[in-house]
Amino acid sequence: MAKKFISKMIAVTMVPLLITACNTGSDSNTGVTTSSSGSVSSQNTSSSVTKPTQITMMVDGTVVTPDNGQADFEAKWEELTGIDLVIVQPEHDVYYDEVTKVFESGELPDVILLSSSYYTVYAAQDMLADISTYYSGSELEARVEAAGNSPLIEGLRINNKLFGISPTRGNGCITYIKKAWLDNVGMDAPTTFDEYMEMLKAFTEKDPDGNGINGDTYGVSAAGLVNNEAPYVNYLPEFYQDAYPSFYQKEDGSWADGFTDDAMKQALTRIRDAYSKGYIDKDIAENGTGDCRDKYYANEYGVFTYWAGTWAKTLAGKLEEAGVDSELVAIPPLEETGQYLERVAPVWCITSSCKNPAGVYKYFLETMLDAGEVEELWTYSPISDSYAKNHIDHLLAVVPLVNDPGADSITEKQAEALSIFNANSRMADLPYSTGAYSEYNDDLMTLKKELISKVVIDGVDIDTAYAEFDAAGGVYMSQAIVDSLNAE
Ligand SMILES: [Ca+2]
Repeated sequence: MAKKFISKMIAVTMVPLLITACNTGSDSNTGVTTSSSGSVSSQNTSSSVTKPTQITMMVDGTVVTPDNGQADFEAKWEELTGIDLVIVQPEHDVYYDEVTKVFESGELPDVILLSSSYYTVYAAQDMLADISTYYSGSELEARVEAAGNSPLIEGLRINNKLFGISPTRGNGCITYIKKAWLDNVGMDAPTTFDEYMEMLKAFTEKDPDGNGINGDTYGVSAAGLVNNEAPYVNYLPEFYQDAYPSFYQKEDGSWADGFTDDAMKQALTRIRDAYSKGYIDKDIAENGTGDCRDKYYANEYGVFTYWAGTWAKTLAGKLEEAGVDSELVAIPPLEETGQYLERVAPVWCITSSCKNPAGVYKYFLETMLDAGEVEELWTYSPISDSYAKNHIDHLLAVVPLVNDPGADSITEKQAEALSIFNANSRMADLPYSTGAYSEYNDDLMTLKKELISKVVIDGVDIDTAYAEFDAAGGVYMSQAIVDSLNAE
């Protein structure tokens, strides 16, 4: 059975995508050269670090894209650092497909942004540089400590080794409800699942958007029935409640796969019920996050569980642009949900292919959190006059900007979503990596998503769907991973 899954991995074609060039220059000059602008501090202790002449980075759509000022970002970054930056930025929704191809090809960029699950897998496969010694005693470590945020970096250590830096805390998703929709159906924000369902019913059957037509709207949408990455359930916390479709540690310390727990079957029953009644976007299984946002701005639905922090401002701004009432109510978790989940933030990693990891650490990772000009460039879109977010959310930065020019660009009401989230969330665990995990988990997640879709969209009987999951190797792979985790 296992062979079938391995063959798929080998079949992935090699993609000659990247000419890796962690170019350290042809001279052996060990001094650190200062860029023409002199903006990057180079007079510090690391005089033995050679400055790279070029850095290749691979990143998802969380850095400004070509349509949103990427060229300006690149030019400004190069001006500030005096280093040639090569940006590899696949389409956001297929980013991890491309990441997988690049790691299989072995032709790696110098630095890459990885979500927590990929971070642990590639660290375990020795494909990321251990930056522990660079971080230790560095200016960055001092700045992180001064900000009181050391635990956010220390939490990324795997067996005491550090393989990357997260520039922000993980953040998570909170449920936003259009205030005008609640008003139009005469309801308050829900606090229990029953009230939540009543609200979805009203948003689907009445006229919450006030266009005079009953029933031409629906309650809620999300990017998929289950998220692709940990913590998986964060786009639909009201439905999942205590269910978790992946691996977790029980109170006695042993590992289990929540996907086979009874709680998961109950969650599937809730989602299927709401879907069959039309309360959920009928295309939910195919949605990317961009699709959900566009439909929200188009006023198709009223409830959107999405990121806290600066996103509260961004969503309201886009609704306003679209001529839709932009007041959003961010709600605490429902009684049955209890807590929202904070994810482990994506991690910037230096790859094992990089020829000058010390230089890339110093000039790429460390400058990203310089609390000054370079960090500001990562924080705000270089072409926006309203402090639109770039890669780093200023409300979540591990090292805050000394002078934040956009500090007042978010209203108190919008910033409140983050306070509610922070007061009602807990950190998701850093995913583990074992041999069995890296061998099977991608295929296992594919089977899990198929099962969820069959049950919710096609209305297949839950026990039948689980029997098919077993027949396709799901139980075998799940158990192999649980066994490997318990053997650690
Ligand atoms: Ca309507």
